[in-house]
Amino acid sequence: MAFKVVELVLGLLLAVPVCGLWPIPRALQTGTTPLILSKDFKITAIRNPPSDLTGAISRTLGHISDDKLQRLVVGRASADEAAVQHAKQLPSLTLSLAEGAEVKSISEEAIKPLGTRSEEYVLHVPSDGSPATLSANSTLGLLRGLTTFEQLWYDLDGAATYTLEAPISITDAPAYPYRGFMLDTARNFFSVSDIERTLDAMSWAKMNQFHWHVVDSQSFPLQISGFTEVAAKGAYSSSMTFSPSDVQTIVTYAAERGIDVLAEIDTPGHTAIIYESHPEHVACFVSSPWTTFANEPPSGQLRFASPATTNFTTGLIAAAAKMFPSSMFSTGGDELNIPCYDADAETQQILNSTGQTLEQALSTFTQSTHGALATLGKTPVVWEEMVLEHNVTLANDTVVMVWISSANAAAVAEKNFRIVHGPSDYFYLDCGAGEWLGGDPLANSWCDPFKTWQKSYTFDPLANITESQQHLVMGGQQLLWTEQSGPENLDAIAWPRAASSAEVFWTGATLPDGTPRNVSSALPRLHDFRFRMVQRGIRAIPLQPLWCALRPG
Ligand code: CP6
Repeated sequence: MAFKVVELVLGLLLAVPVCGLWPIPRALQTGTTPLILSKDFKITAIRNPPSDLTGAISRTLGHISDDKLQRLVVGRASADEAAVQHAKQLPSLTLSLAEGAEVKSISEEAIKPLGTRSEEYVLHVPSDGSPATLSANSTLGLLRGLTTFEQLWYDLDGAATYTLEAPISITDAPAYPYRGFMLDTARNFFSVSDIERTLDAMSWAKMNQFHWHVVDSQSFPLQISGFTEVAAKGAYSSSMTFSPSDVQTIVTYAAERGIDVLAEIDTPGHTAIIYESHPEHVACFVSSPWTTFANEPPSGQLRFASPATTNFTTGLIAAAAKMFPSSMFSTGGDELNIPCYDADAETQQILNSTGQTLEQALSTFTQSTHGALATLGKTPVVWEEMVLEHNVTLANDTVVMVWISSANAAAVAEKNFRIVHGPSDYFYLDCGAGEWLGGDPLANSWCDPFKTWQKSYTFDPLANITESQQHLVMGGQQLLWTEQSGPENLDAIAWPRAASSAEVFWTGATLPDGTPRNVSSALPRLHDFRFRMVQRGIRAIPLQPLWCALRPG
């Protein structure tokens, strides 16, 4: 009987979610007292705030005043109006850092090694009109708390900015240190402002890793100092490039928003375009039929058994890695095509004369590029095939990205490598292949089935991982390969779906009320988050007809 009553009350609460937080905090307590923001509401920073914290505070104030988010549901606005008429006013939010914490900028905190960034915060919004407080161990934690704070407020036709849930008490920290989004800027080009817009959206969902798959076989848009011929010959056009100053702009923009940029120069596969500037380093360029030599046209891969090619690639990767402040850098390693090397006379001749196997040569090549990263103090990141298919010798701290299947995480964990989940069966946002490949025009296995936000949301980061291996799971990301995407559909194909995993990896398995994360209680919150995204300039797609928000239940 008591259970029935509890269930009924819970059911009512769930049917009328007031709090549109995304991702939902780990620990959250709310009350039932209406509270409005004072007209001269202020945010008080810490003493001597770094400029990026000041910037974050202005953005939060901007969002609070510009988000015209109404609690939908017919008739609610007038009910809310009555509720807030005599409400207490919140005069301010006071930020503070834990005693003894060293004051560093958000940007410095954001690029620290995985697992060493402090993102936790504590936020209190009292109901009696006394100031709200936000405290953290770092400016990065303060940024995360501001991001939560700005999601608490609804708008009454510009007349009041309010919550109905004071007092609010939040203690929050991410369940996993890596919460990412991958963008491919090689199949189709994206401008600096497209990327900045994407970084904005990421930061609102507390995502902290932008995996930039910057180059591939079809184009090489990255201008690398000392290797400028590669982009000069390999970009789609001179305007479709990222100059060192563009990279600096993106890296700075990201870091100010708590995001680390993990750049990838995919090697030794996915490199056909390097032929245009360095034909001597590329085997089987546009060999026929391409289906034998690559997963996508044009075929062509680095001739990694060659010492000259190894030197060239090591120099290229070192120079590229220097453009990014991250402590990680990805050398790729996916979809290596072996028949290409079987058919390449030069590779066969080198293997014969040195007595190496192709696999040994791949290890030598990888140790050279990864050695250069180690010299720069950076940790290498690779795709799963390096470990699971080619048995490449890698440093213990290498981070391995799982993409082929969620089931493969278990085998990577078995080898004791750190894991970033990005499995195609849960997290691929695109419909990459299809008819452009010249195969069956009706086949489109890449996005069949389409990965709904609900599908991504049900991902379990610890599935098939033993308890003693759990520390290897760094988190994960959703990915946008762009064979059939461009700036035109970037927002629509990515958002709000890519925010789905942001909650998987921030909140973890359990909601603050102790129940398991679930799609039905997520929907109204993600719905609110999507409305906020749209109001802040992201053309995110609707999750459902507006009717559902107006007439719930
Ligand atoms: N490009 C690169 C791709 C893909 C990968 N790497 C890819 C493979 C299969 C699917 C989608 C994308 N287009 N460089 C795999 C990591 Cl289904």
